[in-house]
Amino acid sequence: MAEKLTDRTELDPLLKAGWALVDGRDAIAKEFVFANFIDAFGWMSRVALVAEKMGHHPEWFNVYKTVKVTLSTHDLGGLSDLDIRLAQRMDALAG
Ligand code: H2B
Repeated sequence: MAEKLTDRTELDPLLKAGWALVDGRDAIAKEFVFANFIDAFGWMSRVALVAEKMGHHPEWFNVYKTVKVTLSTHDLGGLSDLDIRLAQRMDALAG
């Protein structure tokens, strides 16, 4: 079960790694740019397996080699520990 983020300093490492707070909603976003479409889609496939295992899914938008990701916990209406964990996994898989 997701827990709403109370300690906002937990976001600091992600904000330093290119994630940003979204205007007007409690969410974080990041744009990932890969070398080509296959690298982008391969990464999305690997993230999809992680997300399904976590039961926590990204909002994302792909055009060619760019993937724009937004993370928020819909069940709680804002950021939770699961968004932090998924963001960390996404960064690790992007290399
Ligand atoms: N993903 C995200 N980002 N937020 C949620 O609240 C959420 C989810 N809830 N994936 C999950 C699915 C829930 O609906 C199921 C039942 O686990």
